[in-house]
Amino acid sequence: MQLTTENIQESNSRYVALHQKFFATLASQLEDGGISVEKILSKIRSFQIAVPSWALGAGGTRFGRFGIGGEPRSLEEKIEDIGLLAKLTKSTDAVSLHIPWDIPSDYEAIMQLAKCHNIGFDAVNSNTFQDYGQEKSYKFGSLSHNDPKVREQAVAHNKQVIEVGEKLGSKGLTVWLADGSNFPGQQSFRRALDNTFESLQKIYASMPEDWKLLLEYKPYEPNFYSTVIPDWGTSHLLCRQLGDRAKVLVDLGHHLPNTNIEQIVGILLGQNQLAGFHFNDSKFGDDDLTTGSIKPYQLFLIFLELVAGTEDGCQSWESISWMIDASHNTKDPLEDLMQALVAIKIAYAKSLLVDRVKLTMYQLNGDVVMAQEILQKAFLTDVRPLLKEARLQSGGALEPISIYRQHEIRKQLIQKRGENTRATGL
Ligand code: AOS
Ligand code: ZN
Ligand code: ZN
Ligand code: ZN
Repeated sequence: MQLTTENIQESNSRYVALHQKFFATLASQLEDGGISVEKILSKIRSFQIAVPSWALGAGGTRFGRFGIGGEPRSLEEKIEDIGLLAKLTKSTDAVSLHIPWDIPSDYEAIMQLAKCHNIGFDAVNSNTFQDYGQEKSYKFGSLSHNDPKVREQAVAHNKQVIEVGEKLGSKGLTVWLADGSNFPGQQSFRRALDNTFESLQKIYASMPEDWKLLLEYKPYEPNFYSTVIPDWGTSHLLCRQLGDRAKVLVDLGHHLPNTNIEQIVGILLGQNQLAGFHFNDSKFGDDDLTTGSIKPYQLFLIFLELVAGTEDGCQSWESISWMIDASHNTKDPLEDLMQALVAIKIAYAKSLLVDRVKLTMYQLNGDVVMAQEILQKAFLTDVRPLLKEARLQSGGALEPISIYRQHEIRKQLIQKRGENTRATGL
């Protein structure tokens, strides 16, 4: 089912004439405005976003699962799927594994396969939020648990995840805790946080020197009264006490409605405390909807903070991890991920168009209207020709979803893997 370079070229030849027309118009407009198109293209080309192993199957929602067929049956097939995304979009070069769902049976073979698909291994994720046959139950928490034996088990699991990651060349451990309480009185907030810190200290101490700890926060769910790490402040507090290599992970869905996420990002970046992202979009909560499908302006403003903060030297672009964390049951996951990768790069490209010198001048002069105009001008520019040109230059597809549909990839995956396969994980 592999799409060949020739397939991609053939598909591109249908769209290239029209693309060149749009691209030439936009490029000359931007150059007239003093923007170097080549510089922007090179930034778009090199920006790569990791794909989570659990986003390749339909499901992950709280209610029904409606399989789409041809879902990857193994880690190998997950890597093949991401390889296809990489080939078409040239926007992803890594997979983020979740342990124990994705423990490789043969490390050499997995690494070889990943290499063939130009895929590396992003941060590894530990799982202490469900029971999967381990001795002690996580029903009442893991790193925060009242029973030291459960905490020990959860710490040992995280150490094992680090070992798996080390063998694959990962450089980070992502910790998301479901720990919390459902009812007032169930848990002591302070004891739970103290226990969590103590457990995290042990995990942090066992991380290799060149690794970072990405600590995720979430205000509610699966616990609905309190979570042990509800917000960026608590995550930051723990990270500060753990050490320089522990930083805050921002999952866009993990905020209460109307939270100013771009401000959180700006503040964390300003303090060199931003570990990275879990991209998705949200209408109400941790909806895990496709990035950019609900609040594209917010995403643009987040990227503006990222571009500004890194240009101003608060933290390097390379020190930030970029990952998608989305999962739902009404789309073909591969098409969905293509949409997400494009949406993320659109927001990034638009943020690069912002005239930051003028913006600062207007800010300093208190010219509120013109400051807003500067942002609107960038946000309302249709940057899709820049993304297409970047893909074309990298050998990717001008129209990834069209070629995917034209070659009936899902149908081929169903033929190869079966109608009722289920990706391991959620
Ligand atoms: C859970 O809500 C968090 O977003 C996690 O980052 C992630 O979705 C989970 O670890 C995958 O099950
Ligand atoms: Zn997440
Ligand atoms: Zn989440
Ligand atoms: Zn989410």
